Order: sequence, then structure tokens, then C-alpha cells
Amino acid sequence: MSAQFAEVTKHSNLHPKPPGLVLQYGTAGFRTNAKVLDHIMFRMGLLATLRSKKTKATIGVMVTASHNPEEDNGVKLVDPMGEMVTPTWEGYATQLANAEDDDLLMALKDIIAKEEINMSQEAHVFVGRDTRSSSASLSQAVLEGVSSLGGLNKDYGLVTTPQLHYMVCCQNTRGKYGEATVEGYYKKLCQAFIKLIKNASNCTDDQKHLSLDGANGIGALKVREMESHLGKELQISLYNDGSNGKLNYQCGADFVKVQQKPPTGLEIKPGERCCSFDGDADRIVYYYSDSEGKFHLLDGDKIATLISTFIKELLTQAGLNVNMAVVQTAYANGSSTRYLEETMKVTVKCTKTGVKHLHHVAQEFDIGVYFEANGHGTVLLSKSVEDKIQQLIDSPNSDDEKKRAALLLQNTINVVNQTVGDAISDMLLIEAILAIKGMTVQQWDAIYTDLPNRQLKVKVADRRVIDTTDAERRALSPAGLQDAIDALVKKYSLARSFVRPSGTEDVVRVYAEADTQESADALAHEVSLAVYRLAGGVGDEPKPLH
Ligand code: NG1
Ligand code: ZN
Repeated sequence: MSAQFAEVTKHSNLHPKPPGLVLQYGTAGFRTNAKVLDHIMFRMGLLATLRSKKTKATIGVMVTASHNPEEDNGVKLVDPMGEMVTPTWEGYATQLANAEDDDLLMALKDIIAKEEINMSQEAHVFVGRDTRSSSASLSQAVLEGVSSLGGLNKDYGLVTTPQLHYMVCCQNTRGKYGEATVEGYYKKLCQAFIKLIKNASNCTDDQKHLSLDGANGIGALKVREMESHLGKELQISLYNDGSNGKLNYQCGADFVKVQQKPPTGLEIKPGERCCSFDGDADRIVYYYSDSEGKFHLLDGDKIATLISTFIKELLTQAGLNVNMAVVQTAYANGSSTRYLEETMKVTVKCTKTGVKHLHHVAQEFDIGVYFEANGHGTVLLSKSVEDKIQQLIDSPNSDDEKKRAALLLQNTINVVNQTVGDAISDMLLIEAILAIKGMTVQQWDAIYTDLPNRQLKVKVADRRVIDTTDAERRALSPAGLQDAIDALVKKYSLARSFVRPSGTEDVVRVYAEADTQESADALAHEVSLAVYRLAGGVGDEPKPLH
């Protein structure tokens, strides 16, 4: 034991912590400028090893800062079934990250004691990274952390975030979920996609074509790798493939969603279906421009609607009565919630921002379709639903319609990465649904009309002064802020607005929607001013958008 700790100290000296630096394990792990993350990476290697010993399972560590700029980086831990690490361990991550060098062993021993970890237990850690220039050396620091505590590593190198989650789940289910290799991932998803697409009659080459903005990130590389598994069933024109553009710079899902405009570097032809991944390929949004050149965005809410409608229709055809819900956050467009509840008659749940919250609520249902408006989401299906579907397929009594629906449901399950939102998997599912339903992107867009909306950021001295409740839809502090928001919202029709501290950036986020874009923009600006004045704004006062 003491020899093990001597190793940790020896290696830790090579990854010193800048004295006084304090970082939090936020919505998606640690995320900040790559220059100050080396010690964090080493320590997350240590923590993943402890987590593996504790759970007696393989743990994942992903080095990425997703949609953040190239200069940033980040790290998050993946629990045994491919889900985000539990909140108690997020707390340990923060403790370990912030211990000064001399206190590191004490912090480590404290976790070992609290969790009663058997240090002679074997540990296995899977490590992956995105394409950032800092990721190679930072993931090396993770690997060193793991081996200095005697853990065994598998370095997957360049993978998308969802691919790493998938590998961890495959490993811990001993192959039941699939083979824990990137090749196995492509095979499982693409075979299911090809089986689905066979149900699309008369699909023209035009309909098989998709323009994809890879955000100059890992998603682009991985789509290239996957293409040969797709045959001619999906023809992807890849833009922003990382060959010369900068990661996430004026491109990618976050840029397109927040700016509500097409990425640079992608040639957008009227009526043509386009999509964008984010920097680690766990988000996707779709869009097109109409004949008048107007840009139309199909975000996570539209995706959730398309997928849940498709699944609901199949369940009806299969005669299966299961309990299904769509899980959203406060950022979901009000029109989507109304359409899902009133027209589709599905249960809609609202949770706090951050996929781990959505994932947990979705797990409470037989089928949970969860999506953040920004395009991060997936579908979770319970074992009992999978069994019922299998029974229908096997039963000699099922009629042809039931069997067809059951087979479609089964292939839908296989194309989905249930461990976490996955841009590649979501893209394949969406493409299959559109083809099977013979639906154009315009028809999909017309299912409901989004309320115009606007997202803004406000810089404040300390964003923790904002405390929220009701799935972040209302502010409890600072005093007077919620009253101010309520009064502003009243001035506009069909309006809604809320503010919350970001978990990944040092800003307060403001969201507003209303009947017109002008009103949404004006409301977002007025609410930003209220935040600036009541929550300790710094720098210049927010300026109107127009
Ligand atoms: P923060 O920075 O906490 O708003 C953002 C996204 C989340 C989630 C995380 C993790 C918005 C408004 N927020 O979180 O939904 O995706 O990043 O990547 O899109
Ligand atoms: Zn991401």
C-alpha cells in the first residue's frame, strides 16, 4: 500500500497543481483553459482507478471540452453502464482536484476510507480523447494517474465521447451491449440502420444525401471511418472535416443552435438537408434554407418529436401498451412541449440542464426519449420492452403488421446508443425515420412552429449568487430578480424567460421566447439587464440586439 502511494507522489510531482487554483466538477466534468488542466488529468486518472476498484468494473475517462473553443479542454468520468459518474463521486473529483500538492495523498486516503475501497482489487480504465491539440498530452497524464495507482489502462486514443461511453458499457455487460471496439460500434449501428432503411420504399438518391458539418472535430474523423459500413444507403457530404478549419470556430452544433444561422464552410443549397455535430460528437442539430434563403433550424426538440412520434406509431402498430415519456429541460421550445402534450398526448417531463438529469428521469419509463434543445439526447428502452418486442417477433401468432412494427422497433433499439446522446447514432436514426416515413426536412419542420427565441450570456462577478428552483425555471436569489423577470415577461405575448448560472462557462445564461423574434430579442435583452444590475454584472452593460 505505501509503495503504491510512493508511486503516486513520485508521478504527482510531474503534474504539479498551480497553488491556489480552484476548479469545480461541473455539468460535464472539469472544463477550462487546457493550460491549467494537467494536474486535474493526472488526478482524474487516480480517481477513475479508485472508482473502478469500488465498482469492480471498468470506468471511462474522456478528455474533451466538447463545443468549447480549441484552447479549452476538459475531462469527465464514465460509470460502469456508460452513464455519468454519480454525484458523490463528482464531489470527490472536486476535492481531489483542489487539494494542494502536499495534501493530495491525504485527500486520496480520505476517499479510500469513506468508500471502504479494497486497494488490492484490480482496476480497469478506458481512456479516450478528442482532436484538440492539448488532448494527447492531457490524456497521457490520465494514463499516468491510472498506472501510478496500479490500474490497468486501455487507451482508445481518438474517439467521440459517446463511443467511449459505449465501450465502457460493452465491456461491463461482457459484450451483451456490443463489442467494445470502434469497429464493433460501426457494425452494430450500421447493420441496424441498413435493416431499417430497407423499409423505405422508393428512396431516391436525393433523399439519401446529407450535408454534414463536422465542427472540425472528432465526429468528422469518425464519420469518415464509418462510411464504408453504410454502403450506398446514406451519402454524406462532409464539411468542416478538420483538414484546415479550426475546431468549433463558426461551425458545429452549438454555433448553429445559438446563432441560429448556418456554419461557415458548408455550402447550403435551398431545400437540402444539413446537420452539424459538436466538437465531441454528442450533439446534433439539423437545418435547411428555404427557396427564399431563410434559415430553418431543427433542434433537439424537433428531433425528440420526430423520434417519439415514430416510436409511438410503431408501438400502436405492434399493439404494445408501454409507458413512454419525452424528457426536456427549460430550454425546450414552448411549442414543442405544447405539441407533445396536446397533440401527441405523450407525457413530458422537465428536468434541470445537464444530460445526467434527463437520463435519470428517462430511466423511470419503459421508453424515455430525452433531448436537450441543443441536440444532445437519446432514447432509453427498458429490458421489459425489449423482451416484449422479441416475443412479438418470435410468436407464431403475430400478424405481419405486428411483426414488421416489432422488427422496426428492434432495429431502432440497435441503432440507438443508449449510454448517452450520440450525434452519429442520432443521425442514423433520424435519416432512417425520414426515409421510412418518406418525409422531407420541410415536412418534418412543419410538425409544429417554434416560438422565436433568444439565448444570451451575462458576465457577473460570481455566478453562484443565482440560485434556481422548479427545474431552473425560477430564480430564488438574488432578491428581486424573479419579480423583475416576471414583470418583463408580462409585457410580451406567448412569452417565457429564465436565467441560470452555466455549469460549463463562467457566465449567467439568459433564455427568452415570445411571439416574434423582435419581442424575444427585446425580452432577452431586458432580462440580461436585470441580471447585470441585480446579480453583480461586470464589464459593459448588455446592449440591445437591434
Ligand atoms: P451550461 O453551460 O450549464 O448551460 C451546457 C448546455 C447543457 C449541456 C452542457 C454540457 C445549454 C443551454 N447548456 O451547459 O445543455 O449540454 O453544456 O455540455 O445548451
Ligand atoms: Zn459535446
